[in-house]
Amino acid sequence: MKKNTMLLLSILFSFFTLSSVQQAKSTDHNYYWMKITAHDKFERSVIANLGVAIEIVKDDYVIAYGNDRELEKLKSMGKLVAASNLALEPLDFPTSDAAYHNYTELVEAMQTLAKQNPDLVQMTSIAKTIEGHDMWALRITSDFAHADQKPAAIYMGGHHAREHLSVEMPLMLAQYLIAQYRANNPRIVGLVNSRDIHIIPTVNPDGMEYDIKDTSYKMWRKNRARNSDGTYGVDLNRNYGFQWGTGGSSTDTESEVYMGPKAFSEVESTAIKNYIEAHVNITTLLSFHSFSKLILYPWGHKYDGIENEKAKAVHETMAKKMATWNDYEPGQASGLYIASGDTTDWAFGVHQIISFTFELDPANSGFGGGGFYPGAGVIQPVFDKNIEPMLYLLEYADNPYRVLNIGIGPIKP
Ligand code: 0X9
Ligand code: ZN
Repeated sequence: MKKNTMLLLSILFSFFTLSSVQQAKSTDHNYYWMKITAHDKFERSVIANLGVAIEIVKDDYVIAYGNDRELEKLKSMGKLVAASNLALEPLDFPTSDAAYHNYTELVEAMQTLAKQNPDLVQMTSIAKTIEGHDMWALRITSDFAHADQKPAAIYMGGHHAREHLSVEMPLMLAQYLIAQYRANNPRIVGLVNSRDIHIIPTVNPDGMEYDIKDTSYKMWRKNRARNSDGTYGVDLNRNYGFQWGTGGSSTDTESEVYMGPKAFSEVESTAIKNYIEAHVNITTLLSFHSFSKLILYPWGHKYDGIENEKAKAVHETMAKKMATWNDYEPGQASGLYIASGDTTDWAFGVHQIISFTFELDPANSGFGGGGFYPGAGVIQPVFDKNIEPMLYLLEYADNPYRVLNIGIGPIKP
């Protein structure tokens, strides 16, 4: 995909005060980047409850993206420091982001891997989206006949349309595993022989395509569901059916964090639900998002930690260990702000799967959306720092409770 990231970044990095906010020209509704006063997780959750998507968390403020109604509300609460809704004009696109895969390129890359390695890779469509895209899953193992009996891990990306780097990571994991297996890397041969590996690079193909349609990034987050009032999109990371709709999501269809009309109302989240239910051997899960350089674990819908002490300790121990490799900040998801209906709360809450969200690089983007479009140069280094955490989750999939060094405990609590 080709975009002029540099020009885009320079536009987005410009800081506009309230008085200089201009009308967005390219959308039906106005969306704004907002700098909002907030000093702790409680104040941040109040903001999340208004329906904006919080993207950057600092000690005394957050940067969030949301609509005009949310902006007015924040203004009236005296919390809005600044806002910008610069429209992204069509740009002249060089090849700076060409290394990112659009949907067609992603499917081709997955097909190539599957076709060239039928003994190791199976590619399956797990659903068709509203716009007719297949949601593709790769299953990697050297022994499909007995895969159901092997420990399994699942890796996902692309829940949020604009988080393109999160799609590259699972795809590259698949390519890495096959390349290293063929190169006789003993560690990877061991893992591919002994594990059942599930990789779904994009959970939101419609949104991913919409974000890069035409000539400028759309900064789109949700899927492309047709809501009953004619608006578009449900936040897939607010649509999972565990404590759905209990905070940090919105009933406003135009909100960035619209929860949908009911839990699992969406084809995409339902496909993940069905897939995970069909693979009961999955014990570890990693959902890639961007950005902020964080390792997050349940709960996200409430401030309390996981009640089962061992399960909590496994998440904490694994998050800390993974942070030694990628240098991300580990912590409970609600430490940022409350959000309900996300993948990891459901996977752990319903299936006791040890579950993590990674918010990839960059750590920060200033004021604007540059963090979603960090350029092609980051893809390989971000993969390199995250491969060890990915393999670690695979290695411990036989029993994640092994990390506690308390003898062989329960695989699930
Ligand atoms: O808000 C989200 O869905 C995730 N962040 S993102 O910027 N990629 O949209 C984080 C979800 C983490 N969960 C909670 N904070 N509860
Ligand atoms: Zn996200």
